[in-house]
Amino acid sequence: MEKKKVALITGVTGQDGSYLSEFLLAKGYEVHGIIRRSSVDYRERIAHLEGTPNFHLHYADMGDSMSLVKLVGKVQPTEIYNLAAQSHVQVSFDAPEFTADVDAVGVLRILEAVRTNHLEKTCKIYQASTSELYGKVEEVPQNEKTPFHPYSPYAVAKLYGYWIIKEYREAYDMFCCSGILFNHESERRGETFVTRKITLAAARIAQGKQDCLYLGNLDSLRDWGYAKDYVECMWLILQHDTPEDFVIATGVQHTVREFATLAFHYAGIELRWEGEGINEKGICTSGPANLVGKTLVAVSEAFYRPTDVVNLWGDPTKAKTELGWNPQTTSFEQLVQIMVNHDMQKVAADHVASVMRTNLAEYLEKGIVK
Ligand code: NAP
Ligand code: G4F
Repeated sequence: MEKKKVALITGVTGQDGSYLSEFLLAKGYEVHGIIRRSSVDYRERIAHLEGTPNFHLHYADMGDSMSLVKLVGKVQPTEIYNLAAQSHVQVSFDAPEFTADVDAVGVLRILEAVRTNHLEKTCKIYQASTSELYGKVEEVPQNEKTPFHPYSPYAVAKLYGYWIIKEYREAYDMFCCSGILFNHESERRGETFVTRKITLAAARIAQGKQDCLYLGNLDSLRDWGYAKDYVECMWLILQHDTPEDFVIATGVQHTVREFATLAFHYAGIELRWEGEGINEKGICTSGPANLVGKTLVAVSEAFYRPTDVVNLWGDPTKAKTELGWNPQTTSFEQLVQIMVNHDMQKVAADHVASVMRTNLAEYLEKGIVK
């Protein structure tokens, strides 16, 4: 009889954690996820999974070794997906120590929790590594052999995670691997990452709920894929015969400006770009009549970073040939469209809900409903 597959996911409430949970549940896994205490218990991305028989949530924290040791002992996972992180690059400049504790030492805590429970020969570990390791890039496109040059406190912390995974693989013969993932986005992406910030703003501007979108570096280049496609690759990395690190990317690059142009297009607005640097503006050339001629996108220094990674472009050849993964499942155009369609509906639904709340308040005040 095949051994029961038990996955433990740190970062289960995040974008990737939610898609990975769905993916592993569909494959028949028992899925355990780590949640942490916050003042608002609102787990939007996994709310639909709560109550599913094979889906279990546990309180623990990447900063609390004891909680991780106890949980790994209790769950006895056959696979751990370490996705938990302070994942926002700009925030890492404001909270560098917290970022290091969770994103660097947190990885060590997971590895030691596995060793403490004597599971190093039965539990495989996936580490969510990142293209930010290439940072101030030394070659394009980037592959598994490209030198690293981290360029933010986040990337420096993640570099420790990458090396400690490699060290435990070699020192203790553990099956632990890093997926060096390039940016992947979705309708579940956090709202302060540039893609989601753009798709939500395009939807709000198209529906008269926002006047202008302020962005930072419009020239920055990213290799953007769809998160739903990328979680399959995390799983494939752990099903490979040998523990190895893989670059996961689409192999296609676009600027932030191109993403914004396309997002507004799908929201029914065409933009023309004028000016340079801090003075650059996206002006509406067609769309709702009241918007034509207006500046809908402007640049704000508030979104510039002390050091910015500006040329990420991944080479997914190894993942394609050795894992059989298809990096082109969802195209850039499809990704932007999925996100804009979702946010157009979200903004419309939020508007209806807000009107209903206002009406209800008025009816209660007038005694029409009690
Ligand atoms: P995300 O949406 O920001 O999710 C991060 C997750 O980490 C959340 O579940 C968060 O929990 C959890 N977390 C943060 N601090 C924690 C702590 N101290 N203890 C326990 N959990 C903690 O990130 P994502 O986009 O899904 O990315 C997943 C992983 O891949 C991250 O490690 C990220 O650095 C890495 N990565 C992402 C990309 C990308 O483009 N998305 C690319 C390369 C690498 P709360 O909900 O409680 O905050
Ligand atoms: O969307 P971003 O914040 O993502 P970033 O910094 O690339 O990090 C994401 O991808 C990494 C993989 O490479 C992950 F490891 C990490 O966890 C995270 O998921 O910014 C993308 C680019 C940057 O160059 C930034 O300077 O967009 C530029 N940008 C321009 N205006 C902006 C903005 N970024 C944000 N967040 N907000 C802006 O207004």
